[in-house]
Parts: sequence; structure tokens; C-alpha cells
Amino acid sequence: MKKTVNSIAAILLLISSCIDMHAQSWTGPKEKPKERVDLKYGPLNPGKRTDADMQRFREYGLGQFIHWGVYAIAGGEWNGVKAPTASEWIRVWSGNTAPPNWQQTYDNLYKQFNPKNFDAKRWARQAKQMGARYMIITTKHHDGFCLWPSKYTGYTIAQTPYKKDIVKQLVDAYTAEGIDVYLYFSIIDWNNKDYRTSAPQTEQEKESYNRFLTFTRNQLFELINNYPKMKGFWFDGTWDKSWIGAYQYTYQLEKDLRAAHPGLIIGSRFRNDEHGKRHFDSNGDLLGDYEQGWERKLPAKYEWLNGNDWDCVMTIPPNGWGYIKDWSQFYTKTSYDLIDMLMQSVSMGGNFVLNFGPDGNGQMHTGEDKLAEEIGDWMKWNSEAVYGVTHAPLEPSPYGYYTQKGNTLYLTVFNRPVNNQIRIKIPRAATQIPTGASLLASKTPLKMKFTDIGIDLDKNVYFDISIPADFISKDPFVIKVDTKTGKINTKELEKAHM
Ligand code: JFZ
Repeated sequence: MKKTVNSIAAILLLISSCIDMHAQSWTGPKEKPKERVDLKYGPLNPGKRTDADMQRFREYGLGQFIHWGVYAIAGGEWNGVKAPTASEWIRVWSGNTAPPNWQQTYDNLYKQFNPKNFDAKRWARQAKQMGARYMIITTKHHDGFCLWPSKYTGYTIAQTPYKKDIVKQLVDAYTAEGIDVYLYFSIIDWNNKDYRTSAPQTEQEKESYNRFLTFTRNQLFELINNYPKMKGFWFDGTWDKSWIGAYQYTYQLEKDLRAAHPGLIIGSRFRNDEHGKRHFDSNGDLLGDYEQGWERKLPAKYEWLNGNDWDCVMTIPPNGWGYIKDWSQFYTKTSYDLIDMLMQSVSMGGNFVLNFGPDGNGQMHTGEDKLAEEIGDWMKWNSEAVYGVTHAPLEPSPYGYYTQKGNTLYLTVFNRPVNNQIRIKIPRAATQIPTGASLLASKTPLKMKFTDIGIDLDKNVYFDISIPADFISKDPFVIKVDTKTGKINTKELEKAHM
């Protein structure tokens, strides 16, 4: 009986969280409300941050996400039967395919968590080779299992045969490689009896939920104090009515966390305003330092972002963030797909974060190892077009993606034209003029010609860059265009040898 109730509760939870997540779509074109309302619990730092920590975040370009916990032991299946849930949600597996007493089995998995091949330094070296500049580790996912020895619960790494603090090893190893570490933290905690999804009503329920809020607060300060090298939190599971109703508490909590750790970076998925508005408050202003809703999706247009900082987090399989043993059951993204998404993200001023789900022994999936290597090989030659770049104020290119750094414009070419002529379209009123072009990886100079193609009323001019016919590339390649500040003078440009 208890099992049925639990399974039904889990399904309802899944459905309700999906409804909540999609009822308000914060990703997409946004219009600000016409009239502003006075808010007491709006953004703590209105406007864009200009400090060094945030500037560093803006320049990362590429990041790594790691989902690791006891779900890694299952790998998305049990006794050869595939779970219908996302691999890291496998605890809520129910219905007739679910193994008998599944939740009980799951809640005891920690007793066998002993990742004997785990080597934080090896992971950090791999991330470095791939070109990641920051890493986000799941310190606690929805199941409540903590990868650090939290003193506020018994459900932690300290109770496993492995015993050692995983968060500490990762923070130290990645930081030593120059990769900043962010801590993923799920507010949802299925292991805490005081956790609830609905708003507390009775006095008893309120007391219990307040205990949960205090517990959450204690864990967050514990993380900050234990791992002072961490740069920020990546929050999740903040869509429950209970959490939404606690906006006074969470407002104060954000304030205190920021005071305790100057420079701390928190995305828009932490708390809501007093009208229950999440990610963006009732005035359409961003809550937190960057937009955190681009999960397995990318903005179609730069304008949708309203100039906000943002990151995109992406899985290699269609969905599922924790370890999945069998990759043969679905399409897995290729390095070509992922580099395309990376360049789309950075061309729109965001960071791209690729997720890894290591197995129960502490090994990445062999498919992940292969992709990390391929991306790293590409980054080795082309990362100049990725790190520290901004959106370029040009119409999107049909050949690929523009990025920009100072006076240098980069075009990462995915679609090479059949005539080998890359046409750069520049508004006549532009203040940056191309002066020369080359292939980034080989530094080969490329011929560039000013072209006024003579379309009536055209507000643009064109620069045609020739790709040598004998230049063969199986990968996307970057054309580097030098520019100088100035006005377009067609007469002069027509004569120029570039
Ligand atoms: C959440 C988790 O439930 C999931 O297991 C994983 O950790 C992922 C990174 O985050 O899933 C979400 C959360 C929010 C959205 C989608 C999936 N959303 O905003 O659309």
C-alpha cells in the first residue's frame, strides 16, 4: 500500500513539476510589462554585474556539468530492464516495469557506493583538455544524497563504503587546473521528511517546512564554508509551491549567502518574487546574475536574451543527466552537434555547458571520453573564437556563427559555400571596417575583396573572402577577420588591396 501511494505521489510530483516548469516559459521572446509594480522581493543586484568574478563568468565560453550520485550505480536500468525515467530520476520508477520494492532498493544503494576508479585529478585533466573553463558538480540531487559529508543528514558519502569527501576532491583538483567550480544544489530533497511540494497550511506543516528551510540554509552555508574556492551555486528544484511561498526566507538567504561569499554567482533559478514570478520578476527583470533557463534548448534569436548573461546546459543523450549504461537505444549528439551548439551559445553571449554522467566506479562513459577528446582537439586550434568573446552586432551569417573580441571578428564556418566565397554583410553605417582575413588555425592569409553588389536601396556592403579550393577541412573552421574603427568609404574600399 505504502509503495503504491509513494509511486502515485512520485508520478504526481513529476507531472506537477513539469506543468509548473512549462506553465511559465521564461525562455523565448519576452516583453516587459507596461507598468512597473513596486516589489520588495525583486532582484538583489538590479542591472548587470560589472565585477571581476562576473566578468570571468562571461568569458568562460565552455563548461562541464557532472551529474553524479547513487543513481550512477543503476545507469538507467535494473536487472536489464530499462527505466522510463531520466537516469538521475530513477528513484521514482513505478508501474509494472518497476522492480519490486524499487524505492527501498534505491534508498539502500548508497551502501554499495564505492567508486574505486574515481580520480578527481583525472577528471580535471580531461575537462582541461576539452577546454572547459568551469565545472558544475551535483553536490545533492533530488534524492537527497550528498556527495559531501554534511553534518545535517546521515544520507551522505560519509555513510558509504567509499567514505571520502568527493566535493572536496573535485573542488581542489579542478581549481588546481584553473577550472572554476560551481555547486549544483537541489532544493527538492526526497530524503528529508520535512520536505514537501505543496504550500504548508496547518501550524504543524509550517513548523515542519520551517525546519526544512533551516536545514537547506545550513547545508548551503556548510558548502560555502567547507569549499571556499567555489565560485557559485547552480540551483535546481525551486518550482514547488512550498518554496515559492517562502520568498521572504529565500530573499534573506540569498542576501546572506552573497554577504558570506563575496563575488558569489547565482543563476535565475533560485527564488521568486512575492507574486510567485520565477527567473524574471513581475517587472520582467532578471532574478539572479544570469538566465538559467536554457536547459537542453537554445535561443533562436539573440534579441530574446535582452542582453542578459546566460548559460545553456546540454546532455549528450536526448535526455538523462546521470549515467546511462546503454547508449545504443537513442541518438547521442556528435562533437559536430556540440561544437555547433557551443558556437551558437557564445555567438549570443552565453556559455555552453556539456553534461557528463560518470558511472558507479568513477569512470566517464566511453562515449563521453571520445567526445571530450574530439571537442578538445577542436578547441586546441579554435578556442580563440570561444573564450572571452562577445556577440557581434551583425545579421546572423548563413555560413556559421560570428563572435568578436575587440577589433577581431571571428566566423566559425559550418556551411562552406560551393563557390568558396564567404560573403560578410556589413551595414553601410557600421563603425568597424574589415581590413584583412586569415584562417585562425593555420594563420593562412585569405584574399578579401570589397563588393558593392548594387542592390537598389541596399543598406549593406559586402566583403568577399576566398577560401582556397585546396583547403580541405572535415571540421568546422574559423575565419579571423581584422577590423579597424572607421566609416565605410566605398570609393576607397573598391581600390583597396586587402
Ligand atoms: C532538472 C532536474 O530535474 C534534472 O534531473 C537535471 O538535474 C536538470 C539539470 O535539472 O530538470 C529540469 C529543470 C528545469 C527545466 C527542465 C528540466 N526547465 O526549466 O525546463
